[in-house]
Amino acid sequence: MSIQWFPGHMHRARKQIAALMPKVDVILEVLDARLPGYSSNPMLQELRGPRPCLKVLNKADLADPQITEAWKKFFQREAGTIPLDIQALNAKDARRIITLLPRMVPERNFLMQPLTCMIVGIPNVGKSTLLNTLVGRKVARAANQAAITTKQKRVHLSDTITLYDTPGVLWPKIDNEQAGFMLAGSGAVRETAMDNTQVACAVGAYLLKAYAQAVQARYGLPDMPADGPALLEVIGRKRGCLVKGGTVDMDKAAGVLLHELRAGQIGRISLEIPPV
Ligand SMILES: Nc1nc2c(ncn2[C@@H]2O[C@H](COP(=O)(O)OP(=O)(O)OP(=O)(O)O)[C@@H](O)[C@H]2O)c(=O)[nH]1
Ligand SMILES: [Mg+2]
Repeated sequence: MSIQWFPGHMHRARKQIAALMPKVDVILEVLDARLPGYSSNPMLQELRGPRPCLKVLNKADLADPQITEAWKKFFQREAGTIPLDIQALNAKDARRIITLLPRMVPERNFLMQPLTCMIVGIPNVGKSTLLNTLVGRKVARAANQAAITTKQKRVHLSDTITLYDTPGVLWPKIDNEQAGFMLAGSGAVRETAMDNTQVACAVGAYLLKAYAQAVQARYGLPDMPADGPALLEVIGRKRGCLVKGGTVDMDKAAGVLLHELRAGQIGRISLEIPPV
């Protein structure tokens, strides 16, 4: 299965991001700390060109802290990039960003020429939540569903910094199957555009490999299931996701696993490790 979800507003958003780019001094790219590589949109990378980029690994509260440290080291190697792990609702993290942004364009006299910064990223990574925390009040709608923001929004953060919030954009076809499954598992894809059971089976298989103990503890498993479908089968039985005749409703069981993963109830889980 490859994920193909590129609705009309994303197509428009891509065009608007490209049109605004010449005016932008610094990119604030919001990545999902649980999968910083898969949540890096190659299309945005290309549009950004050589502009300095503050890469925030958001939702760090849900990610495995050791793996997040490894990702930060990985991104430090990229020229013009500063990686930072944050929680978008945390005011202290927002203050760190406000301090860092002007430092990324050291040669600029901000009183003469204010700094323009654009927040970009894939859907549901916390761009609008971060904008609200940076501004200190609710200026943009944020919610736990992909594609909440559908229009670009400009906000004056101060006399010297202007910020743009943009709609989350994916790319037209996510060819890397593992990336597609993990992105869908993280919540970056509208549920109507994916097969919940397939996604949960792939995520479940990864969890069994990388976080066996956490899964075993969460679902009280005496033995380790062999694969993703077997894990869903046990979760379905434990949580009463059954259909007539006592068979497991796999779609419901998939919903349980994905919901609990996204809510951090299985533990602090990273869905991707950095390349060596
Ligand atoms: N656990 C956790 N949840 C977060 C964090 N930041 C944002 N969220 C949640 O993630 C969900 C999506 O947040 P939004 O700010 O709407 O995301 P967005 O990137 O603007 O999404 P689109 O506009 O759809 O592209 C909301 O339910 C937020 O509360 C964080 O640091 N940790
Ligand atoms: Mg948004």
